[in-house]
Amino acid sequence: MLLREQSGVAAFMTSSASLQDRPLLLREINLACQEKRPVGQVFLVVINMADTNNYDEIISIFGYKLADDLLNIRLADIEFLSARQPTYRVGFWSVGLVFRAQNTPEYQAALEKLIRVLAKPVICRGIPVGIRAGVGICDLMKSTGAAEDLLQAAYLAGQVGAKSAAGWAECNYDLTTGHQRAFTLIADAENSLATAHEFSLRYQARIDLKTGRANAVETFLRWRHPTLGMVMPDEFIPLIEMTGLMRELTNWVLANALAQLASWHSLGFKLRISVKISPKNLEEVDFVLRLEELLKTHGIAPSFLELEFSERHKFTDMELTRTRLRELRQMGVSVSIDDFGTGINSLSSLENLPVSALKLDRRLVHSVVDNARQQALVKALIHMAHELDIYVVAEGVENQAMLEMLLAWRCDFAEGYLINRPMPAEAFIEWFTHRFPSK
Ligand code: G
Ligand code: MN
Repeated sequence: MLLREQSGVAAFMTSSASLQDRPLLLREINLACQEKRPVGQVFLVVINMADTNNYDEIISIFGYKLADDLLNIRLADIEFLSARQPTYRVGFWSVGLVFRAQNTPEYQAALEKLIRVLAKPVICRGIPVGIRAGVGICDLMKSTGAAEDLLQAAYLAGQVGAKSAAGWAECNYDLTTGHQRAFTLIADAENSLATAHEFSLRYQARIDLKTGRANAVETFLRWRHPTLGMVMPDEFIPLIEMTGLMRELTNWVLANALAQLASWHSLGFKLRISVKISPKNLEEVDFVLRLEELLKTHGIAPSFLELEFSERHKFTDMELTRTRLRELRQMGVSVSIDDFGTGINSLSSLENLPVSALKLDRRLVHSVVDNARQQALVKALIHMAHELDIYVVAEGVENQAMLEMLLAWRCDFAEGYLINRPMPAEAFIEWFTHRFPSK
């Protein structure tokens, strides 16, 4: 009964190869952009019926059948639009259309009605189900981009709309730029890794607070992109994690860091090295084997290597992660939790993961200077770690006051601008020999 044979909605529902709808919408967008309308307005409207999380929840609680019914009801709700102009499917639970209005009040009335309709819970088989829809709008009279980019921008605006109180958002061109930038980085990563010297490593000293000497370095990755310039890992790592390239990138970092360390060892600088890996790497079946090979190739004993992974990342397979960390520890490699104290699972990760060290996040370290509660917290964290036989590295130490406190609380190691800035290998060893003349 929900499928009305003659309506645009029915056509939408019965279109099995739904993605075929998108080229038709793109064609309409192109045509609309070419229109030179003296009066009236033309908008691209994308309606995300529910965001992906919301959709997943619905499926897991109610099942596919009810989810289909929900979608049918929603499509019937927006029939006042689809009866007027064809509605196309642009994503799994998203539709798009080109909306023409004679004037602003007409457009506003339609938008208000749409938002009102989408805000209602759907009553499906007697159960009211809340689904969070979001509408994205792109004014085609103002836009100049390619149809695909405009559609993408409107889709992203729909995601923003779902999170906003209004329920809709106008397409923000920065969003397109941000998306474009992300896309460029993802698209170029493979080539950059394979060819140019766009990726490079920086090294920062880690001071042993008992002796005041630097016995280790932390490795930082940088990417100098040919058109975008210097890009920091905070931006590109999450993007690369979305691709299959994290394996290659970590390989590159480990191989280069270990080669550098081997060269320092041969010069008599017996430093340890700490390298960041992605928790995704721990899910690779051959990660430990490859690491063993690399250590062998460069003649580095495993005890000289520490692998860091960030606390911010959610592990998809806790059991596998634990097994992998145990294998690494058995090999003699140290494992540390980076950015410790920023996530909400700090304590459970300490309890559940066999780590050798935790690295206090620099925000936590910065907060100790004038905040007594934070001081109590950091002091207790250090004490707790020691009780668990875990050593503590403070990151982001920028002044003497911070250092003094950490010393008083028996923190084991410190890194930060107070000691040195991350620098290229040659500059690092020059700084090192100057600062610690006797090696
Ligand atoms: O948390 P994570 O290890 O990912 O942070 C590393 C970043 O912090 C690097 O980009 C590094 O350059 C920077 N960094 C290193 N030491 C300091 C410091 O003392 N202060 C600040 N603000 N940043 C630092
Ligand atoms: Mn860190």
